[in-house]
Amino acid sequence: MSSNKVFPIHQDYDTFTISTEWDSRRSVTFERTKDCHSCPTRRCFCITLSVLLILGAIAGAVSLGAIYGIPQNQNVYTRQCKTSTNSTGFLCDDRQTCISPSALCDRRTDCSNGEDESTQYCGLLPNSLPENLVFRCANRRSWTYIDKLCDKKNDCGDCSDESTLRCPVCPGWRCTTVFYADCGCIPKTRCHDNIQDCVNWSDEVSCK
Ligand SMILES: [Ca+2]
Ligand SMILES: [Ca+2]
Repeated sequence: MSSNKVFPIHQDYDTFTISTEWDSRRSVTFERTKDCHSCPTRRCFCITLSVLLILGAIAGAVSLGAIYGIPQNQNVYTRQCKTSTNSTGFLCDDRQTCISPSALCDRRTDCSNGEDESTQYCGLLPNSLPENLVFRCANRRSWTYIDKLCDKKNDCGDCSDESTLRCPVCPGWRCTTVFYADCGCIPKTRCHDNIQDCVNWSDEVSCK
């Protein structure tokens, strides 16, 4: 009874031969698919390709972060200045004009070269602004300029820019207010006006 024998040649490589007893001259050679573990050259190619893919993924993530997530702090230090009210401002190209943060990207040209309205700073708000001029609200979906802190206006919508801790001084009357927009401090002009502003009516009873 005849049988087939298999004589692998170079098992680490990609071919092997099958021959028969009745006719050893007849043989069939098969090709075997090489993989990353069978061929040093192919393995090197696979490793190189993997490294390139990883580097490409890292480069892509860094690019996306720079564009969409990471604040671009360009000129944070070279643009620092003090306004006429001794507050932190934005220094124009002329190196003399110092504008308030909220004058950036307000669609009015305040710097002579118009850099306060340029795409560099207004292209992707608020990340494109110098980070030191931006206040991130508690709800994280909102932001405002730092010169909007403690100005008795609820710019964040959640009063985090007007919180008692941040703004301990109330020039009016401090109470838990009826209108959320008042953020716990109402102007004295609204005391004793026969309109309730405080939950406990203190604006109409004990406001001094
Ligand atoms: Ca402006
Ligand atoms: Ca405010």
